[in-house]
Amino acid sequence: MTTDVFKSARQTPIPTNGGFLAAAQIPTVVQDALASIPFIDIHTHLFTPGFGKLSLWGIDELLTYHYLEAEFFRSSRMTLEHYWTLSKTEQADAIWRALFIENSPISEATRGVIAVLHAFGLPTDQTALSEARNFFRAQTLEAHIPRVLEMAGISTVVMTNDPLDPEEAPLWLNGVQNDKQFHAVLRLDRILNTWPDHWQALAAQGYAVDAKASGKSVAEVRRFLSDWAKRMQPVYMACSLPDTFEFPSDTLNCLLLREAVLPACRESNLPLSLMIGVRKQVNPRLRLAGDAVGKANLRSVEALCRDFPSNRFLVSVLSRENQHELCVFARKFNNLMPFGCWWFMNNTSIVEEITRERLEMLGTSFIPQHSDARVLEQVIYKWANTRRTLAPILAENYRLLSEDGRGVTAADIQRDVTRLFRSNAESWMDLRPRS
Ligand code: FIX
Ligand code: ZN
Repeated sequence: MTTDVFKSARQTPIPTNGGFLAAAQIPTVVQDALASIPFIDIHTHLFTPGFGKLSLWGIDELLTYHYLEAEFFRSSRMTLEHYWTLSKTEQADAIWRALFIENSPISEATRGVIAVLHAFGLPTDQTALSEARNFFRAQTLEAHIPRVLEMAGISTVVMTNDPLDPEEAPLWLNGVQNDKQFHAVLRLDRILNTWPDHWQALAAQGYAVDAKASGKSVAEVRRFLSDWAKRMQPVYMACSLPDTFEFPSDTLNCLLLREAVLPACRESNLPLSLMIGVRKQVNPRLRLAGDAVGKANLRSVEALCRDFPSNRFLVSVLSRENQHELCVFARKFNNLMPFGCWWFMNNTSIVEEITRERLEMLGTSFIPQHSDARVLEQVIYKWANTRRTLAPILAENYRLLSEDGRGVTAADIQRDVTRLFRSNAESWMDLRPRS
């Protein structure tokens, strides 16, 4: 299954009779469980080949990932304005030179590119990218996707699909082919966060809505959501929300959430994913890399979970300062599922902190991570990092459990890792292959 990072650590034979593990055996059993269980990646920006150029892959896309663009401008004298005039290949060359040749690629995102090149047996220290480009050029996406998912140790990918995206929406309206490993999500940012800029797109699809969302607008948004739920067969509906998000409040966002989105989720029996705490475009000159983070008031989550008990909320928060609160609210509301270490949280030191407190406060009743991959091969390093980071944390929890007086078996560990990375998601969303 995944690259054999851990197999060499096997020392003492593991009891096969379901016997309790000795403390020294626990780390290997945890590593093997993490390595052998295929994970479900519940949030990505990946697409199947049917979405054409929306599906990003290969070395130039890996290098021009917005995480690396943000780092590039800290290590290059190139102006942003000049950078945006370059071709994708020229941009990738500039980023490779500045972050991988002229400096050591020790950041999480640069190390990721190195790990991907290494996983394919490609050189990681050459000035030119020709060998890597030739390699990726020789791949066919149809064969490359399952191979990459296998290398990453994931069986299932959940996409992010925007029914108002001018490039993506027509593909769905013309009927895009399903893929058994990819599932859709109905993403609602344009409706909930930027209605004034996007209500016309709904009107253009034949829904009687207006700028103030007055009259039939709310009912028409509900009809829009139910039509797209039938078309996309999403596994959940989702929206990222700013750090200033307040619920309840007298805003259009809250009106649409309360009167259209939450009822539509109940009607289609879909969870709603809320990703809270982004400060959009604090530096628009950086484009996709221009977003930042802010501490949110999570009492909005408290109100939503309390006031809408028959809705289920998948929640990820962007601010480090909000992580503990989210854990506490999850102890209060079982219609709340914390998931992932989102975006600026997806760094080993912070993933360790968040995962430790979640295990201590929630046991295995949360979803530890998602990749948020925008480029296909990113799943290889993002999931290798997750397995590498979580192994010692899980092993330590089992060591403490056996020290406290309860023996641990290999089957316990297999069950728990399966719950964290598969069955929690499977119990919250319908991940059966779409026909
Ligand atoms: O809102 C989101 O889904 C975010 O993950 C993205 O907007 C963000 O750009 C990203 O790629 C984070 O990793
Ligand atoms: Zn995302």
